[in-house]
Amino acid sequence: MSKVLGNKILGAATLDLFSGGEAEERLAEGAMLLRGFAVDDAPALMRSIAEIERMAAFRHMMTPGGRRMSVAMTNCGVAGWVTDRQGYRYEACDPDSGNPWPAMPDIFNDLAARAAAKAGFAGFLPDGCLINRYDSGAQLTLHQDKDERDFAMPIVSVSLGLPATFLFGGAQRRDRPRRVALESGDVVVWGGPARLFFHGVARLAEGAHEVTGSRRYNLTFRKAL
Ligand code: MD6
Ligand code: FE
Repeated sequence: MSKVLGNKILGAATLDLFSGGEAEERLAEGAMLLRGFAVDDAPALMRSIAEIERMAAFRHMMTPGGRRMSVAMTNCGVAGWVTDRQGYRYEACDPDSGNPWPAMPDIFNDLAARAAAKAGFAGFLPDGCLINRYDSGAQLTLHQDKDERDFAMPIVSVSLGLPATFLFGGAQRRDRPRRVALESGDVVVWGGPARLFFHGVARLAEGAHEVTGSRRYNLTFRKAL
């Protein structure tokens, strides 16, 4: 059942509320927030993350400028995003172990494809998933995702665990970012004219979440190659 309970305009964004607690919000042309889209999948996604990290541990990568990132990262799929003093890039193998990144679990692929389709990007087949882990105090400064080959493909981003404030800017670094509250199970699909918009995550506040404990996780699915 998906009875529409309400439909209100919140600033520039349209919010549709359904009985299941799901809602869609357009953040910008090409950027769609699917609230609650992955809530039911969250426990299974966390079990997959636990398996992945046994093969490819979370690590604090170094920026090209020599700063240790406060967000810990790992990857699955054939294209894993890495940064070190040499720069940002995609690698087939984990530089810490020399092994290929763990395979993309079916539930990851399936979730990414369903979310992309719902946002108007049919046929999204990611080849990489960057897994971000935030402890309280961790943050991600404003950046663009521009290391992928084809900007026609969206990025699908899944939030798990503690809530966070997503900073959603514009095409220029100086564009003042909007603050968007993201909760566990929220999915952002990000493409089209918004694909190269600046964005980041504000410092994570302390908290406790039934699925992830004291942390937030984020999955970003990409078609990198
Ligand atoms: C995060 N997300 O939410 C970081 N990038 O932890 C991102 O950097 C991101 O959510 C591109 C598209 C969507 C995102
Ligand atoms: Fe990003």
